[in-house]
Amino acid sequence: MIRIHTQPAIRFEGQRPGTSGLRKKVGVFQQPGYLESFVQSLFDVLPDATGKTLVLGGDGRFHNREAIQVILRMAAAKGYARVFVGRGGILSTPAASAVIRRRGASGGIVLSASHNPGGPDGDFGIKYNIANGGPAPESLTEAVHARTLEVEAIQCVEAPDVPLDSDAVVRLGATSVEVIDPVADYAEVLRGLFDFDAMRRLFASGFRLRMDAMCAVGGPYAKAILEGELGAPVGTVVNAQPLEDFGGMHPDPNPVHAADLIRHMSGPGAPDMGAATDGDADRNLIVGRNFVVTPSDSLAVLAMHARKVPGYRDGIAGVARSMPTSTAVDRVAAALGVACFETPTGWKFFGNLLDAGLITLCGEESYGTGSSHVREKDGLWAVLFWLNLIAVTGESIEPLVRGMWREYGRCVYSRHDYEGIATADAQALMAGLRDQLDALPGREVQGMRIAAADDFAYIDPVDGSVSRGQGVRVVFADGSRLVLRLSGTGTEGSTLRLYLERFENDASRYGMDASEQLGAMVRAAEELAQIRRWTGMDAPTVVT
Ligand code: G16
Repeated sequence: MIRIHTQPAIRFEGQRPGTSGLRKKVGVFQQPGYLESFVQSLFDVLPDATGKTLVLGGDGRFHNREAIQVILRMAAAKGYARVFVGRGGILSTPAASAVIRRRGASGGIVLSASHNPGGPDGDFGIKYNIANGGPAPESLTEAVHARTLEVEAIQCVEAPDVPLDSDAVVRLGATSVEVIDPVADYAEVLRGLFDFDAMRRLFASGFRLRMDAMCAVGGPYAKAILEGELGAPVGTVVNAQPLEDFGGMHPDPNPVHAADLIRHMSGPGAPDMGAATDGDADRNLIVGRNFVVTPSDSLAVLAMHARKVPGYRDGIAGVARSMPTSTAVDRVAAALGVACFETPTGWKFFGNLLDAGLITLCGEESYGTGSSHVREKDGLWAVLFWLNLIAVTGESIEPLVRGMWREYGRCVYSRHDYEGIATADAQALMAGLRDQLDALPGREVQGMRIAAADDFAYIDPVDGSVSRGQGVRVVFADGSRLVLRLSGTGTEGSTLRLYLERFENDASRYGMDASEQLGAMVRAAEELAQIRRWTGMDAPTVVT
């Protein structure tokens, strides 16, 4: 007979619902009762779990295994009928979404701090996904946050740890815990979308890919599918073994943190294609020889060619992008005659549009791309989409992107991050900007006329919910844009993100470096936001 043990909870301000669950330093999560109090708050606001199924897994970072055992004992006390947990406690974010959907779960808990560094001094995180496989909507994260302020008692069953390293079924009280293959459900979804035979022929013809899994959870998935099923040579996937500290890497697939990949993709002996995925394998970076694809351009190219891939053969219903993502995909959508939605930053805002069948593809500037196949962004999906396009068009990465620019013009794009700013200063900078908004339209800055300026607000077309204060956007007369917002995913101080976009349709200028083309935009941002004054920094900490 298993007993339910009750212990006092600690009340804490879990985290104001930001972009993605609760993220804190590992040390914070290791405080007695901390993780438990958050999970209890979640379970307190979720409905009765009788007869229901929960999915559980994480990106394998430091503290993953301990957290899994705690959550299993609490899920049993909550009364779930079944819990599916990935072998070794592993599930990438897109794989968790696939498992939730395919197995009819009422939701899932994913342990990850995404692209943030791991290890004992790194970050840890937890997020809840709902029955459609996507991130919890704001109404639920608000409710959990409110509950963290008043949660009283933690309930868990008294039971030994569940062995996680082989597929098995274990009973915890009335709950059946099933350890499952973390790759199988997800691989099955991808098989239904892409032309695996065409990609096999591509690899058989000698096509070379360098897939950098950044010592994170994407490794096992990429190895099984690229090397195992598609016949890519062994060694195609590098940094393939997930490590608790990601081997000291910062598993954020952008040209700065994936500098090793960028280095391998330059020079005469470079492979045909490079790609990387992040800590929980939902982000992606696509690289050609001496050519980096911006996430905004990637989304536009995939939308433009979607019909060439089996899963999207009948065309796409529509597209969506987060507000700071460049407007490249908007022009493709207009040409295809499909709707294009602009949402706040955060994958959760795509969920309703996907569920309602209003869109098929969506993406964000933060290296996230995805589709209706799951309800999360999906790194390996993006890699396979590009491979499938290359296999059926015979064109490589750079010509595919340049072909899109030729048709629709180029959105020259860059993001400048200012990390670790004192939160009060970051907020003062944003408040200063917001105060000027009404006076901006019509004003000239650095020789450019401002056409419109606002603090982005979104009304969800499906459920009517309103999200305000989602970032300041300044649009110039030629369609160029400046966007400023504070990150919702950092764990140290505040991070200011400045997004710069200039529309260029003079093909003779496509070869120019983005930084040359954006000089006036950077100066305009400084003039409007006084970034130096508020950050005390002369230059951004990260430029992508
Ligand atoms: C999370 C969300 C993304 C979002 C990103 C923004 O990414 O899932 O949809 O674009 O945060 O981050 P920030 O607020 O720092 O700009 P992830 O990959 O960290 O889960």
